[in-house]
Amino acid sequence: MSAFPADFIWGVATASYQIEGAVDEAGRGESIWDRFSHTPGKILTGENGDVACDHYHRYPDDIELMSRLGVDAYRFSIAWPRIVPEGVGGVNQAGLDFYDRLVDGLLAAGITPYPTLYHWDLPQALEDDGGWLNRRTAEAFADYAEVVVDRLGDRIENWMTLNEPWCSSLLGYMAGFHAPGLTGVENGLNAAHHLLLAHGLATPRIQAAGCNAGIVLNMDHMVPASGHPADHAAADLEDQKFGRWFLDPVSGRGYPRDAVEDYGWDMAVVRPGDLDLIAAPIDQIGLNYYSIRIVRSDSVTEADRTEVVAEPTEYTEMGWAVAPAGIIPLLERLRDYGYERIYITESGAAYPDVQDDRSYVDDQDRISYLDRHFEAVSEAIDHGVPVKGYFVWSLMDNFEWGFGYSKRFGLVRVDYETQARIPKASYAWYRDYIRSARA
Ligand code: IFM
Repeated sequence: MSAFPADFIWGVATASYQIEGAVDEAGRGESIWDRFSHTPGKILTGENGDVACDHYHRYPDDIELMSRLGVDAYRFSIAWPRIVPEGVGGVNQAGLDFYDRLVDGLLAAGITPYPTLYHWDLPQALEDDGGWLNRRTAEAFADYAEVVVDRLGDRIENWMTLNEPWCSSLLGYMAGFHAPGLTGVENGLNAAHHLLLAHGLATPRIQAAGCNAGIVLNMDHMVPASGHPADHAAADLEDQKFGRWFLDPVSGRGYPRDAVEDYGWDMAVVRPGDLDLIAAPIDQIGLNYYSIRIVRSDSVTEADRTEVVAEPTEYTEMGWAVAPAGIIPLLERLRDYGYERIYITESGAAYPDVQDDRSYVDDQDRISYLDRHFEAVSEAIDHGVPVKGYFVWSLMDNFEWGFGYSKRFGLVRVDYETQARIPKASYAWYRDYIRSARA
């Protein structure tokens, strides 16, 4: 097995809407994902997160699962509509109480909490007022962040503001695949700007409470399809539109110029001073890594291509190429941008997960996926990248957004009929891996 620093953090990750359920309980307000998933035709399977893994009620059992797994840390997200049901105004103490119990339970089990403040479940009341197209949502987010950190910051050191703003802006407001289901390039980019502003406004408020703040970005490694300069240019542009669209402004480099031009974005929502706010210094950064993309320019014919890159041969059930080495250049980039505390905040895979008659899943494919990704991260560390931890996505099967419950990423199988948790082979493998890594 690969070598890791003695203080490397081994963890698992989940997110509120994907596991909690209890959508109408204890004063929680409606979120855009409640509304979206209840809209016919939006979720492939017609399912929703009303019950999900019922984690809201079963969190003690889930802490026990993590405890037996032997993880150091748990990355979860806080549901904004549980805390501020209308998005602004009244704070729901019962919502804070839930996370208070969760955090105390984790700490009692020796597991360090790593919360994310926004994993896509925007209060519907804010969406009714324009959602992320409205600048006021960014200000509301900073207020909400402060409320949560005031209550939990005495026990939690490391906070993340947003999870994968690419998804919540471009999938939610440009492509319409995610809540709230809006479309249009201008909408997507304006939403992205307000999300980044929300991050920038919340960051100093989290730090003012003596805590560390950061952001979680998803990035694919973009591979030019051949040695042809046009393929290289196409891959670079795709990279600017995906990872760098968020990484660059957060890192004080502004929006990537070619991408702004290619989109034809008028930047009318960007007010003087916004880019400075967005570039508020952060203490850590999270990378969610799943895949690579082979990018080809439309202007090149196959006959003109030399040094053609072979197509990947291995894919997960999501149709994403399995490419562990692709994480290395992304991590090296974060190092070169000056980040000194980098976490893999998500990485993992969905597979068909055939269960035997005792519901056991012998998921050797997931084990192999994780093993190879751990090895790649270890290699990046050898290259001088300060990777501090790895959170496997996900602790357990859960609501996979537009795919409903049809895709399973968990180390633990969830029987959605009975809510039974059945550890898969990968759970035992990860437990043993962590033990050996520590030894
Ligand atoms: O399930 C999601 C998660 O919510 C965000 N990152 C990617 C995962 C797999 O699609």
